[in-house]
Amino acid sequence: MTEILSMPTTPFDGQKPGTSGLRKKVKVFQQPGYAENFIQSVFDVVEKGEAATLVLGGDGRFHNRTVIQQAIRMAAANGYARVLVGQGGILSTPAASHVIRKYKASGGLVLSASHNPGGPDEDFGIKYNIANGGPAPEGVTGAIHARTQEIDRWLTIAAQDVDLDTVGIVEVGDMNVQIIDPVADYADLMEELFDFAAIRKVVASGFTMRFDAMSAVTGPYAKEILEGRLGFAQGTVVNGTPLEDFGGHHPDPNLIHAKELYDLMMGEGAPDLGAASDGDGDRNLIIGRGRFITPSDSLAMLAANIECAPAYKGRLTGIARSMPTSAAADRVAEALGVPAFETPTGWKFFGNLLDAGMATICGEESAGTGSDHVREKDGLWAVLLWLNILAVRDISVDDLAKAHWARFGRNYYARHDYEGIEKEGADALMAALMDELEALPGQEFGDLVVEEADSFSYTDPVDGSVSANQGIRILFVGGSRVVFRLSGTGTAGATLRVYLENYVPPSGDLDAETGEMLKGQIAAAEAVAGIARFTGRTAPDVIT
Ligand code: VG1
Ligand code: CO
Repeated sequence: MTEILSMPTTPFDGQKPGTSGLRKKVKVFQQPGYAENFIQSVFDVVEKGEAATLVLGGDGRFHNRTVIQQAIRMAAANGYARVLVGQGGILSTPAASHVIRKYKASGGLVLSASHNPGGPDEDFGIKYNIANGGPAPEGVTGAIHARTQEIDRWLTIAAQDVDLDTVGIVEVGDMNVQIIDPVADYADLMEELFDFAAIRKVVASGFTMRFDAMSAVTGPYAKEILEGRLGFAQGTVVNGTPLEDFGGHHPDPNLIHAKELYDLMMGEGAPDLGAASDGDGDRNLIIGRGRFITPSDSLAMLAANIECAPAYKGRLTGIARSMPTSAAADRVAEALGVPAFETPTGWKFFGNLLDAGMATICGEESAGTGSDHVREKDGLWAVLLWLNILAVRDISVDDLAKAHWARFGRNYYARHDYEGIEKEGADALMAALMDELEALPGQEFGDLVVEEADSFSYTDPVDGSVSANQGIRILFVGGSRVVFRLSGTGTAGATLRVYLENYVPPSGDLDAETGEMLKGQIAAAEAVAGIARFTGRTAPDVIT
């Protein structure tokens, strides 16, 4: 038996997992004992069972390899029988979810701060996923946080670093470490889900695309699947090598950080499809030639056409969306006669619905879409489903969008982010909104009349757990809406998110400018919340 070393420690403040794991500056994670305390707290509270397997991988950002080596030694000391690690320490978030499920692991540590920038002065993160492959639910993250506040030791063994770059099996203490190809299992799964033959056919007859991997984790996945298995030309995948600092950019697939792709798609000679993914590969951006598809619309359009993909034929049971996501998907659910679910922000809230077979496809306005094939949102999956639909229907993105709106109407939508504002101001703004709620119904803001206003609370239909205070909703007569939330993924100050939505029925103007269509909602948001007064800002930092 290898000797287990018990290292005395004291708690760090603030090791509270947010919307998607614990995210802090790299400098915070580099403090001696910081990552170890958190990982030990995970190991102390999660269910492992006998001869447990742990999956380990991350988005390749700066500090990834260091924490992987720490975690391997700690897993050995904590009684895991086996650890599966992606080669080079790499596993995209959806690939990690798949590996957990496929190899029946008890869970996994996903090292990522997603779309946040990387590098010595930027962000790092650790998230624990449970045996179903999904992010730990609130009951588990709450227990982990409680444990971090009383932890007094962490366990490790004395062992050399593992060579992460060579696929194979090594022993660390009494534990088996398998370095696995991070791409193969995932690429095989995608081939099972989608009509690759149909996609190959349109590619062969001239369909073109550009995929911007943003120097983040999806490069190797996209190259294998798009250029390797589907026959797209070499060079279709750009920024395809994962870099520790993402080339100094935000690996955030939106119109600001993927501007080059956007400009290409709006210009002369654009390919048929433009797509991008984020740091850890769970988000997606979809742009057709001359047509950006909002993530909320993408969810609705994918759900409406999911029958085109072989693995989903005849098995759509329900559609789930996070509360701030537009109601476009609800209209599709209604038309298809399946239930629509509205959950709090964060993928962990979809897990129970997917496990119970109540929902097949889920999505968030923040560029996340996914299905019951894994328990995470999945960037490349969304891109492949789009490709599958376009190939089978032989239609352009723009024509598909227009036909969709002509049938269901259009939910004009935008999110305004006020980043790095003072926490006091942000909290005061939300508190003032709470106080106002009861008096809002009936009040008029320009042409808008408040129908209902509340603080969103969710009761999970599967386990009955309640999650309160998940954002403030102000619903106007006619289906338009303003939502206010504070971000749970930031690492500096507070970020206020204001979500704006205006529904136009099929008889209305379906091809107007989004900013124009949301003027009334933007003015109402300022009037109701006093954004300038509480934050000192007169305009958002980022509009997506
Ligand atoms: C944001 C998004 C949310 C998403 C989360 C994690 O959270 O709004 O929809 O699930 O990021 O995505 P917040 O609390 O900052 O609004 V990722 O791609 O960072 O794993
Ligand atoms: Co992400």
